[in-house]
Amino acid sequence: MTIDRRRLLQAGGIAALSSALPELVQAQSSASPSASPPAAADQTIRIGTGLVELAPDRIISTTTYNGQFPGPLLRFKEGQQVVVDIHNDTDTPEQLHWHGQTVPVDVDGASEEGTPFIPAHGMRRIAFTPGPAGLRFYHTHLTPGADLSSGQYGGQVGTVYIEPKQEPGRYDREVFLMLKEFQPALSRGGDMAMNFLAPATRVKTLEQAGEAAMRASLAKGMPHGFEVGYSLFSINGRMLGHGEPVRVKTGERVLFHIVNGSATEIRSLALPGHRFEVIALDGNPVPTSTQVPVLWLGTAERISAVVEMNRPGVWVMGDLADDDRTRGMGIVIEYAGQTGKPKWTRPAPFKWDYTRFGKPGAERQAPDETIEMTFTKNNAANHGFNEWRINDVAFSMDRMAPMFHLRQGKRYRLRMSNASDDIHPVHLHRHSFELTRIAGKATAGIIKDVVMLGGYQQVEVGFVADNPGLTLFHCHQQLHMDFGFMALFGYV
Ligand SMILES: [Cu+2]
Repeated sequence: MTIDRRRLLQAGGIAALSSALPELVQAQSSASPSASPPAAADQTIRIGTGLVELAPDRIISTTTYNGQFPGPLLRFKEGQQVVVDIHNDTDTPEQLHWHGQTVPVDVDGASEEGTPFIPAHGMRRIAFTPGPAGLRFYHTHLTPGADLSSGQYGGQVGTVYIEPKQEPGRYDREVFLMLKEFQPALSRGGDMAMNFLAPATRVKTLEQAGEAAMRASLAKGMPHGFEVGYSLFSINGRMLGHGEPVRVKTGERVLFHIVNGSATEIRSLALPGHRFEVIALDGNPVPTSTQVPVLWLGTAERISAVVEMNRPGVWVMGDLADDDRTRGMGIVIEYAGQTGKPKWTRPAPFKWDYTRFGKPGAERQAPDETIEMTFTKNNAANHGFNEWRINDVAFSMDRMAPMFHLRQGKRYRLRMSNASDDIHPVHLHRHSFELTRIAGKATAGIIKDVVMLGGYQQVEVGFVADNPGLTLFHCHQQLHMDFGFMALFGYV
């Protein structure tokens, strides 16, 4: 989705979206224009079945927001309350989660925390104050388990951009990109890239424990647990070569807002001959904006990065994985006056290190309490699916007592230890956290709501308990989350 910055400023936020959102704008203008209090919501979202044309011969039927994929781009203003009507035209109760926002429990969109469901063929009206500013997103928050036609395997994902009170605006244009796969299928064993994280430091004891558990399971004759793979890949709902190219001019600074809307996959992105100046991670400005040749995004991570267009041509911006890119995970970048077949060249190997965007040499604030969390995999233990445990407990909706207790206003450190070889993009609801240590390396100043924890590695994050109510913590890899990798924080 491309929005011309100048046009947006001239037309004003909502009006500029009218081409993308004809139904919504129509609905608003037909509802009592000057009545007060206003009867119409600021935004209306309809959950229902729709067709997504990934390519002319690849049209899929899935659950969408407002009949489109991705869902409409919602632009909010930091601190300015919005009313949102969410209609559910499906036969299944739904949850709409405002990922990355510090909202109350009844709005957040997670039944585990107590958010009411949007009833089947019913609706909910919610009101909340958007924040913090920056790139957020919204998505369904069901636990589909083995049902790959449900939840975030479908098309219920959309971008939120919360305009800050002051926008530095060192760019000419912004382009929103939603990365998403379709047509999932179960497989035994995956082919996910695993060795791109830096530092690569592993914790020996975690590795020994994880490897021993895996060996014992296989020795008992267990197969490897199920993974999910996909056959169709898209950016902004179009397979590579089948959408409008991003049209640019030489010398332009284009700000890409990228959302990994995948249910399960980690994605990479490169644009041959160009560099990404990363200015924000998960929507929050980074202390050290740095140029990198490749971006990596765990499930639900977001990156905002400026690319200076200084290499005229027609290029493929796409995933490093050849299989995924050739099946759609890419978008064409076309310079004015340039023609020809889009070119792709593989970038030199590059490691993704969060700490390069951090504050060098910064003091870390001491926590009031450190919470230890260890993540373990019980191979193929739940009907062939891997069961995941936090401190030896697999989450169950039958037993929803909070595992961790917080005191309002206190500062916490989460020390997370991964006793499995999988990468876990772990997510904390309704709070942002600061990265304080990545695989043994101290850092500060990077504020996120998802962080990738590498195989047999340790990551530490800090946060302040400043948003009372049940708070969900989980791995954002859908299979991990659905099969145990969740826990609740309770406030006392
Ligand atoms: Cu996980």
